[in-house]
Amino acid sequence: MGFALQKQMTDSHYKNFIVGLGETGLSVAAYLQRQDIPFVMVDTREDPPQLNSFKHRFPQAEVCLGELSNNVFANAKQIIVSPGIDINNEFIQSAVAQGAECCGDIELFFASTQTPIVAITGANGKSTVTSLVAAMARSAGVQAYAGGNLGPPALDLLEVDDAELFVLELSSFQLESTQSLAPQVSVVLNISPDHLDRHGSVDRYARIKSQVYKHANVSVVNRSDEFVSKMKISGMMISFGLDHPEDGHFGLIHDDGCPFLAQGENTLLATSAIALQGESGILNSLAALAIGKALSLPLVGMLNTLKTIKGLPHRFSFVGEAQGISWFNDSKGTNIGASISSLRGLKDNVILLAGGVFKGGDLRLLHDAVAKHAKHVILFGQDAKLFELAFRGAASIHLANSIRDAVAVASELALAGDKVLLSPACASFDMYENYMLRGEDFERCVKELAL
Ligand code: UMA
Repeated sequence: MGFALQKQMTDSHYKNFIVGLGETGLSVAAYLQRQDIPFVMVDTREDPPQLNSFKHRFPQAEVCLGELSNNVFANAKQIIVSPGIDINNEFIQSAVAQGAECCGDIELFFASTQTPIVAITGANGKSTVTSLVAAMARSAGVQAYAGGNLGPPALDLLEVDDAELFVLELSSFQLESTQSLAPQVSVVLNISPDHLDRHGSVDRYARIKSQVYKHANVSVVNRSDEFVSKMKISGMMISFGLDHPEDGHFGLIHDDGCPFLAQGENTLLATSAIALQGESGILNSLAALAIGKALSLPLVGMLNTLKTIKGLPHRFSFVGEAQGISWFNDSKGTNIGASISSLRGLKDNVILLAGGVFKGGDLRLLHDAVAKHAKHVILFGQDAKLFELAFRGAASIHLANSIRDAVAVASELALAGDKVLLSPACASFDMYENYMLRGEDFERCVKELAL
């Protein structure tokens, strides 16, 4: 189903609804306003945080707040749903059954541009690879703009008039509400359980993610990921992985014991020269190279980008070192896969700080990674007790009331050579507005109490 903006959008009998007064909802409102299309803004919260700025920017718009019902969507022609709201909501689906069209912002974005798109999804590393690819393209003189789940919202990118390439980070929520995306290059970086509270099972989550390949010209595939390697792809395929690559694909070659990024038999760059850290840094670099190759970007510029671009904040970033103890902030590690990858990156003597709102998945996998890499685990937040049960026998377990408390406990326990890692494997909403604020609080506490 293509979601072209139709004439009916301006027919006063039918109404266009935006569901969710957040970043996405505001970008959709601005997009419709640019085309003089009236809309009703709906949010399930009585007092969404952006309400005042919305009323200021869109004084003419009708606003409908509070619980959804069939009445809300009476005469709905188009419903544009934000990622934070489930598109399978019974009232939205009931309006669809009555003939309304429903989609998310990415569907509108795709219907509104002819500019080539790189679509990047996966459980972990999406923002990093999105930023890397945009930087690689810009280093080659291509006017590339990055956004989507990473921010800014995709529709805001349409306000620039010199774009030659859009690099979009897409979440499972965004892909679930998109039908006709046809990117120049698509990638699912990896799959590990995430957002199962919304998607139900990892198979369903993987199926939604695989939609990104449906109409792609080039599909970039993580050949070592058990879910991604089985996905149905379209167009040309370029793969990446940590093993020796076949001709035309990306991987690692060991020379004198040192690992090098490689394309086929050609060694490109020692992994020690990459600015990103850990195993995830290597995989993200290989994925970005494969995407860059699909875009025909020059190799030299891509390798220079890999040497200089450090990770984004709150993603396995080094905070500092004192008395031989290193501190790492991986507040964006909001699922099991991300935390396992960060634990692996630090190898041993880890003191792990974890907890918050668990989003589902097999905690035994995290138990095994903790047993292998961590000495102590310090737990906090809503699901601390669940984690306490799951980690029994894997490491010594301590409970903390807050991030500050957790940092204090960690600094008492840590010895020279230890690495303290905040990688909660959970969302932050029980204690913070978002993972960024959690990471900032962690860094502040580390600087005050430990460095
Ligand atoms: N909400 C309600 N009622 C509503 C609408 C929203 O309670 O009617 C709640 C949601 O459950 C959620 C919050 O409000 O807790 C925000 O939801 P939203 O859809 O309004 O979010 P936006 O502000 O539009 O931000 C969204 C993405 N958020 C989500 O997917 C939850 C942002 O990704 C993204 O940067 C932004 O669009 C621009 O594209 C954030 C995120 O956490 C960083 N993404 C998840 C992730 O990365 O794991 C998917």
